[in-house]
Amino acid sequence: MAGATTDTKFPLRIVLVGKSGAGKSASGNTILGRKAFEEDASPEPVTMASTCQSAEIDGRNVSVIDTPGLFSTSMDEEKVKDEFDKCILRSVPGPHAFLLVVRLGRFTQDEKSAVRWIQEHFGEDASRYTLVLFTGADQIENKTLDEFLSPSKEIQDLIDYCGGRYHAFKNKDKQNLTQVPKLMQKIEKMVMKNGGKHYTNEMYEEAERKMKEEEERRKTAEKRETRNKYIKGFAAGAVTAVIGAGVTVAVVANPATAAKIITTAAAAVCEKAGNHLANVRL
Ligand SMILES: Nc1nc2c(ncn2[C@@H]2O[C@H](COP(=O)(O)OP(=O)(O)OP(=O)(O)O)[C@@H](O)[C@H]2O)c(=O)[nH]1
Ligand SMILES: [Mg+2]
Repeated sequence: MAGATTDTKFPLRIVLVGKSGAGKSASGNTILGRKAFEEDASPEPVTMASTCQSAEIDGRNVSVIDTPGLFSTSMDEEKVKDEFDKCILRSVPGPHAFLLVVRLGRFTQDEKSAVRWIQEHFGEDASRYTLVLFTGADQIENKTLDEFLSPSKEIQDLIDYCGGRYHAFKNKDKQNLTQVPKLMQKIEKMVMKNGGKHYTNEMYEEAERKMKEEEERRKTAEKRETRNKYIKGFAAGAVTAVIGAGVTVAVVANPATAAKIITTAAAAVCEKAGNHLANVRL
C-alpha cells in the first residue's frame, strides 16, 4: 500500500469465499494481476479445489487462496469438508482477510446463508476479518454502486455484518489501475483495526501444529535415509579394504605383516565411518 512503512509490509493472506459463479477466481486474477486461477462462465462449478497463488503487490507478498463454491453447492458433504480443510491448510497460520465475493444483482438466499456459513465454519469472530467484494460492477447501468446497493435490506445487512466494509471490482476491465490498490487499502485498514494480526482460532492452531509435526517427520525420515546411505557406503568400503588386505597378504606371504595391514585397514575404515556418522545424527 502506498505510504505504508516497510515494517508493515508483512505477507498478506487473503481467502476468497462465495458461491459458485460469483467471480472468486476472476477476482483472484484481478488482485494478482495475472491469470492465476481458471475462471469461466460455465453453469457448472469451475474451481473444484482450493489453491493458493502469490504475487508481489507494491513490495508486499500477497497470497490469494481461491476456493470452490463451498456453500450452496452440489458437492457432496465429504468433498466440501475436504476442500474446506485444504483451504485452512493453504491459509495457515490464518488469513488476514476473507473476501466474501458476491455478484452484483444476483443477491439470493445463498448469499444470505453465506454469513451463517462463515460463522459456522470459521467462527463468530471471522466477521471482523471479512470484507464483501462485489463483482460485475461493469454491468450496473446508469447507477452508482451505492444507488445500486442501498435499496436492498439484505445487502445492507450483509455489509453491516462485515463491519461496513465492501468494495467492487470490474473484473473485465483490465485497464482499471485503481481497483486493486483501493481494495488493498481497505484490507490494510481492516488489518490495522485488528491490531495487525491475522485471523486465527483453534482450528488454525491445530492445522499449524499438524503441519509442523509433518515437517519434523519428513526431516527425520530424510536424515535417517542419509545415514543409511552412509552406513551402506562404508560397509562396502570395509569389504573392499579387507579384500585388498587379503590380496596384499597373498602377495607378501608374511602372516605378521598381513595382520598389521588388516588391522590398519580396518581401523582406517572405522575411523572414517565414525567421522561421517558423527555428522549425521538423528
Ligand atoms: N462482466 C464481468 N464478468 C465477471 C466479473 N467477475 C467475474 N466475471 C465472469 O463471471 C464468470 C464466473 O467467474 P469465476 O471467477 O469463474 O467464478 P467463481 O466464483 O470462481 O466460480 P466457481 O469456480 O465455479 O466457484 C466468468 O466468466 C468471469 O469472467 C466482473 O466483474 N464483470
Ligand atoms: Mg472459481
